[in-house]
Amino acid sequence: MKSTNIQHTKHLVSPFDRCLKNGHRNGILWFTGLSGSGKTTLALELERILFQKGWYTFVLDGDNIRHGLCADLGFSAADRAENIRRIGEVAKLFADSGCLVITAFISPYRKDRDQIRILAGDLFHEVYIATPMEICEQRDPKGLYAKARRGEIESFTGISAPYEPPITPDLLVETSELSVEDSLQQLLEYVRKKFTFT
Ligand code: PPS
Ligand code: MG
Repeated sequence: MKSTNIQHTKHLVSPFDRCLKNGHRNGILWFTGLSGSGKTTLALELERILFQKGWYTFVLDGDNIRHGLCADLGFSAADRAENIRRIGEVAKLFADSGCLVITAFISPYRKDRDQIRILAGDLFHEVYIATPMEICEQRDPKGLYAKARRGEIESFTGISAPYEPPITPDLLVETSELSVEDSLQQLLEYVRKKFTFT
């Protein structure tokens, strides 16, 4: 139940002041895509490159967050919605602190992603890491598709649970057509356009 008798405390330092200090704009690059599509690989490489350039950036990744903040959640539609809601709140806080946050969650439901867009407004950038299911299944880096096919994982995205692709993503990265390096170039170009002061 939502608490009553609470107010909003206004910071004396604005997000914009923090951005000026950092030398770049803040925001959330919200990666969405199937398991094995390349979300984590690209998020971590992008974070490393931007960090080396002196940017304030941080990755929130499904496999990590589900060990702590969301350790109580499974993979039902309701649990995924709550997972994405919590990450959205955390990502928004990071963004308000001046960070360029990169999130790597399957986030399979359009309505859950749309809620983050409502929460974060212009800070939210939807990045579709678009890789056909057959390619993800061939890659199967964690052996999860094989397990799901054997019926050892229930509600596995793409096999026994849905994935609703973005209709108009802010950026489309087709990892089956591009090398990791070329995908990163595409992401870096987007970051340069949207997050640098010119
Ligand atoms: S979600 O749908 O956004 O809430 O999922 P997310 O928090 O990103 O967690 C996905 C990672 O959990 C592992 N995993 C599963 N994925 C999909 N379906 C099922 N049932 C499942 N069970 C475990 C898997 O390693 C996912 O990581 P990625 O990096 O996407 O492969
Ligand atoms: Mg991953």
